[in-house]
Amino acid sequence: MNSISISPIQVRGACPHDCPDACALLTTVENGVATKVQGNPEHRHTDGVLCTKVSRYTERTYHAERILHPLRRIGPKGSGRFERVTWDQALTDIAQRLRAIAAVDPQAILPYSYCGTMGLVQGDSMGMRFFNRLGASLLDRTICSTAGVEGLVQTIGAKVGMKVEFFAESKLILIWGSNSITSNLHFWRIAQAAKRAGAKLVCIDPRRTETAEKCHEHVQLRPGTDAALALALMHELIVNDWLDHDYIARHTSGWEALRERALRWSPERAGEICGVPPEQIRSLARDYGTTQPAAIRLNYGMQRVHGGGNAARAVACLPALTGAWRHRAGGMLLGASGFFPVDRAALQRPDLLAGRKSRTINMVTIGDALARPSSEQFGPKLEALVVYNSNPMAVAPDSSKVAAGFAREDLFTVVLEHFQTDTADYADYILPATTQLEHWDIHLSYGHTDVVLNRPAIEPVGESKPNTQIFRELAQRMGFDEPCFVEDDVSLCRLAYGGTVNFEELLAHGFATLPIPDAPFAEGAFLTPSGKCEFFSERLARQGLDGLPDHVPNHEAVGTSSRYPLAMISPPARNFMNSTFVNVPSLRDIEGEPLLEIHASDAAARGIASGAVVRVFNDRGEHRCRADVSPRARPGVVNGLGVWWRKLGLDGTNVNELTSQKLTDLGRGPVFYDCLVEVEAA
Ligand SMILES: Nc1nc2c(c(=O)[nH]1)N[C@H]1C(S)=C(S)[C@@H](COP(=O)(O)OP(=O)(O)OC[C@H]3O[C@@H](n4cnc5c(=O)[nH]c(N)nc54)[C@H](O)[C@@H]3O)O[C@H]1N2
Ligand SMILES: Nc1nc2c(c(=O)[nH]1)N[C@H]1C(S)=C(S)[C@@H](COP(=O)(O)OP(=O)(O)OC[C@H]3O[C@@H](n4cnc5c(=O)[nH]c(N)nc54)[C@H](O)[C@@H]3O)O[C@H]1N2
Ligand SMILES: [Mo]
Repeated sequence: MNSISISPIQVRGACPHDCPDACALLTTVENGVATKVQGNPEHRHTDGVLCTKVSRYTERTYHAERILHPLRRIGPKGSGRFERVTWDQALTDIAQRLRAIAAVDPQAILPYSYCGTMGLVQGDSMGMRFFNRLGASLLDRTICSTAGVEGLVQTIGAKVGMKVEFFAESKLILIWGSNSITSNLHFWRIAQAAKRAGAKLVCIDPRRTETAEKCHEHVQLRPGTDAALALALMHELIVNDWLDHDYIARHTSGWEALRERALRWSPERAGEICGVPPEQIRSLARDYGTTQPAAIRLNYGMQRVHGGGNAARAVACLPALTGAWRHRAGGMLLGASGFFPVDRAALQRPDLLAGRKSRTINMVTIGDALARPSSEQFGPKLEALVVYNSNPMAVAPDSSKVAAGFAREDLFTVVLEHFQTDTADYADYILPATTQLEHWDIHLSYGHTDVVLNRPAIEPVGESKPNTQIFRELAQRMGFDEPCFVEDDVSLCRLAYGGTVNFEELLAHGFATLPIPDAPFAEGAFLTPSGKCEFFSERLARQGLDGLPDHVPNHEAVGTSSRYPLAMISPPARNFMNSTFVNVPSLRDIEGEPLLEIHASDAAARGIASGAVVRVFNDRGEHRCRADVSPRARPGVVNGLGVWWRKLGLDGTNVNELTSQKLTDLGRGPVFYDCLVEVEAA
């Protein structure tokens, strides 16, 4: 490839990480070695700027602990002791083990993958083909966003919203359940531009984040109370008649029913639940009801609680009530990925199931699933896991159950990875995977509306192979001889959008913009069955659920347990991406150690000083970390910044030792931020 070039070249790529920004990258390569990764200045959404972690990409790629060849376990499960084997030995043995299990029931095999890369090719293309052909169990990929997405689908019809660039023209921006500076940096730049042009910024978050500090106002509500807040805002819009009656009449359904529901939510009632002064709710409603254009940047931080789906529904009703959607700088954005015309059937080939109805296992409850014996209801006991693009030992809730499952001696586990993560420690085989600098891929974004192409900049490091290639070679050893198992990665990139995106343009520029109207819902035309913004969802009502959005209290609401009085949320640390980058020294140095932010009043009541090691515990487990007595925490709520590698923490655990496997009201999602704990000095 580029290994013989003498003068430096620049290769166009895409950031693979699970972040709304989906940046376009420029990698400098000298003599076959990547020396620098920058944001592509030609891509308007990236604007030449990268976050700190991705600007350290070469440090991660050439990390001394990168897995360079296949490894086979020699110690007990979890001990992390492995020996080097050849690809041929590893793949032959893995294929033999999978074939033996599949001969009895292929559903005893489960792929476990998420968004280590967001690429459509190294994500779920060849891997899904492989597991569909095998007839393995299907994975319900719920660990991030399904509650909010389901709320959106039920209300406006799809994962779609405002075009992010037009937030710059908004006069009021609600940053709701999101720490933009940490998790959506390029949006923050747009919000800053709006602020300079006179917009008011309001942050709605239980934590006093860097973002909250820089907004004009911070509504510091209790976790899991967003629907109550949204309903009280509606109450105020109604009683003050800050409504767009024409928009409501023409482009919404269920208005009378919603009106009746919202009128039960006075700011006093909501304020009690949210832990926010009723006056602050009134003034926020006045701002929202009397400022145009007003825009909401909702993010997934507010839907990791029992009522997350309903909360997203309630917030999604607001812009239709005020007619904010009429303006290109008004409306809301949770995710934009529904705009991308991805041809998933072509990539993943569900037809290879050939009529078999595989069961589906929820990735959130993997701990419980690994403990279940065979039964008529569950089907066969899980006997093999193939993990790629994910680190479930660190990121899945209720870790002690997950660890018990991965430690099962009768479970055969294969992990495709860059590093020996907490999950890889439990593998029977670790297979070295390439990084984004070493393979082809094609991307969507959930924060903007451009397709971004990734070209490999360097040769694979060590003996690593792209996920796609690993599944191709496994397919061959399994005797899967369908032509789709030999398609190469560039062909897969071309297939991803069928004929809808000009691939030659992508090859030439690295990105291409989807043709989407500036104000997609100015004239209604929502993507629901009725074409309206469905305040009342007939589809939910038919399932026996509440057709209207409501406040659904947390499973573990503050005040409901005398033993565990503190609510714990565990939002991302700025310099990590979920559990990725935790092992990159320069980034871990910035984050220091696992921290628990605690308000001075809660710390004083427990005799806890800043910097002390504390024991955070509940009935599920305990986790030791360092206390940070900090104004970022609200009284009654502690913030355990995530998601650390367990083995790099103080006691071999992380915050997910405490979180539960309970699910959200809609979308079968996780409830990471719906968790009661107690804290004591250790
Ligand atoms: N640096 C960095 N960037 C990331 C990530 C990362 O780990 N690190 N993760 C990426 C991923 S996977 C995703 S899904 C995206 C989006 O990820 P999000 O989860 O939206 O990430 P944040 O923007 O940190 O938003 C979480 C915010 O929600 C707040 N919050 C917690 N509970 C509640 C609640 O009940 N109500 C409200 N209103 N707020 C609440 C937290 O305090 C936190 O500030 O970000 C991506 N970007
Ligand atoms: N307590 C708590 N838990 C959380 C969250 C939280 O806020 N609080 N956030 C949740 C959210 S939003 C999400 S999205 C999940 C994320 O959970 P995951 O999707 O599991 O994300 P990561 O922890 O980043 O792990 C991804 C792994 O994939 C690997 N990887 C990256 N690229 C490739 C590749 O090309 N090939 C292969 N084979 N491997 C690759 C990386 O090395 C990394 O170890 O975590 C969830 N867990
Ligand atoms: Mo996520």
